[in-house]
Amino acid sequence: MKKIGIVMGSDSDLPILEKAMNILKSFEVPYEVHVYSAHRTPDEAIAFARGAEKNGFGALIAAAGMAAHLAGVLAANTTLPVIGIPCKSSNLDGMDALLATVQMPTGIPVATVAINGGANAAILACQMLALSDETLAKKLKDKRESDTKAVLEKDARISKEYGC
Ligand code: RP5
Repeated sequence: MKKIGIVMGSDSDLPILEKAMNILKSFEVPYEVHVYSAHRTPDEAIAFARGAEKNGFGALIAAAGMAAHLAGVLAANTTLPVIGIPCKSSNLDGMDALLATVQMPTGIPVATVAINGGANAAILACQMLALSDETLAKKLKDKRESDTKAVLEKDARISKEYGC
């Protein structure tokens, strides 16, 4: 199976990526995780993206806050799909990173998830790999079913407890 590459701009972004890693572990999807910054270590970030396809990655997840160029820089250096997570790490509550991550120019897309959306980034990466992996596709369908069941159980409990 292809690996998912997880890159964060700083170790201060780690709690957001832990959510992504937990999802990947639960689906038994292999991943590598790195701290590479578009600004502080641009050479390493670019080299990682340029080598990602031949190194067995199927999609990349990039998380950064503030002037968040990491996902865009990775996307500019690979044709693998890149998923961007804007991180809430400044006085602007993540709006700065959201706009920097989502507003990519035509030709270099970044699939941007919610601010701090680590779990959704991992689920989306799994959905990409599942296009050519039936076992993973089945695991995703099973998770969707169990998530739905959990919500319906909450509905039953709350309507029973608070309904008149
Ligand atoms: C970004 O700047 C990082 O992704 C992080 O979200 C933010 C702050 O980084 P630190 O100053 O905490 O290292 O590049």
